[in-house]
Amino acid sequence: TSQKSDTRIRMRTSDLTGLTPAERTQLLKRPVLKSDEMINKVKPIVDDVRTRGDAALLELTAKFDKAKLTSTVIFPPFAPETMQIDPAVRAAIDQAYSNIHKFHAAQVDQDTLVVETMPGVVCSRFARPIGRVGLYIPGGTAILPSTALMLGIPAQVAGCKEIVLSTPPRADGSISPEVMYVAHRVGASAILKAGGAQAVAAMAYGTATVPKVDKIFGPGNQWVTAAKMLVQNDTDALVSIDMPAGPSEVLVIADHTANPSFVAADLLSQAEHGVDSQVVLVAVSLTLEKLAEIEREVDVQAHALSRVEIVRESILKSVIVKASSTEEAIAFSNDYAPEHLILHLKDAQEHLASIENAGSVFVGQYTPESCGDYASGTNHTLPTNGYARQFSGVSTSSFQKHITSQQISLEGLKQLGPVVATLADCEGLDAHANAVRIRLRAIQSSIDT
Ligand code: HSO
Ligand code: ZN
Repeated sequence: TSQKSDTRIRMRTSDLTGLTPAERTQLLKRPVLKSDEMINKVKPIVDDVRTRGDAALLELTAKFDKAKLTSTVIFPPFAPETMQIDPAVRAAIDQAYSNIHKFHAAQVDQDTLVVETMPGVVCSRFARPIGRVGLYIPGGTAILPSTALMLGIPAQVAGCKEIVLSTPPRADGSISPEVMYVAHRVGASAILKAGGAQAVAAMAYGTATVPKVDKIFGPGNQWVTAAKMLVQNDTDALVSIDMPAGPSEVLVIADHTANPSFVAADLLSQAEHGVDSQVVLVAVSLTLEKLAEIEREVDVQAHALSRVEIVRESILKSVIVKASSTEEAIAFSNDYAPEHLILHLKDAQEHLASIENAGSVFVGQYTPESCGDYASGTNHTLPTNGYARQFSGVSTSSFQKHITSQQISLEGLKQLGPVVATLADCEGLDAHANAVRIRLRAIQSSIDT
């Protein structure tokens, strides 16, 4: 690797001025996700867990995670020795917990909306927690207690009765103590020691030991994503998912006021997530010297990272887009619809009003994405792949659903009934019309007598 590490780590450059529409479309594209192919691969795994339950789960965990377990689920109270962590890490988790809790508790929808649409016709809407939720916490190259916080806290504040946290075990069968500690803090009702498609299947269908859930949340690799899509489409599972997932992304807009080393650091913090991470820098009328400085910083900082080889690959696929004005830069970003948008701009907050599509926005030079990833309070489970056009990130409302209700008085029905009967006649649905008319006649005859 020494020879490889010597080569410069740099991004491609493209200029918005003079791009053909086809070239612009190409720039906005994400790598194609092979979802059909993946669905075919995960189907046998999902079917196996659905039909053979725990036995299949144990075998698959031995095969994929190299962990030989005798049982896959643990229930609280969790043994203190399983969550022994460094006091500094514990304090950091506690501070993150507090901030994320504050922001998500403020989102709990407790009010009943009541509207009298016509005299005597009262419609209302109120929220209830989703009863049982499954939170997938990826394992693999990094342990992610932060994801456990981001999913566990909104579930907790929404009032979900069962919170199943699923994460692949380490080869010795244990779960990282940091994740265990977070599971304890968010009030997890069970921990499923399993990962991949098999974990998703177990939570979707339930097994003799794994509780079945109503909605599955969380990021994951292609296997996890495909399994979530598969079970969501199975009416036997009767389960929903948070959102479609793809590789993580950041788009940074920088003007002449931007600090090159900050910009480079922000690009790299996203690039280190994985080789398929998407990193875009939109440079607003930057001088060649300033651009060169950012590129130099990317290269120098990248070489000092422990994940330099991952960064090398993701940066290679990343791009610097030159824009001639802030407006042009923001228009490009709105079309790209990034998961994360960082504004290294003069008077950055004034541009928020023109942001149309983004998962989460980081405003100004002292707001690194890392803060939102871990501890400021916002959620880091966000729409990728351009889905920020129509999806919101995970929030407390992702763990609630709304029920509507109505109550109509006798006077109200006298007004509304004829309207409904006419529409029912129009649709040829006699029984519908009848349900109204039978009452209107009863009202009439009670007046007559
Ligand atoms: N940027 C990631 C979240 C994360 N970062 C977790 C660090 N840990 C996905 O948006
Ligand atoms: Zn991150």
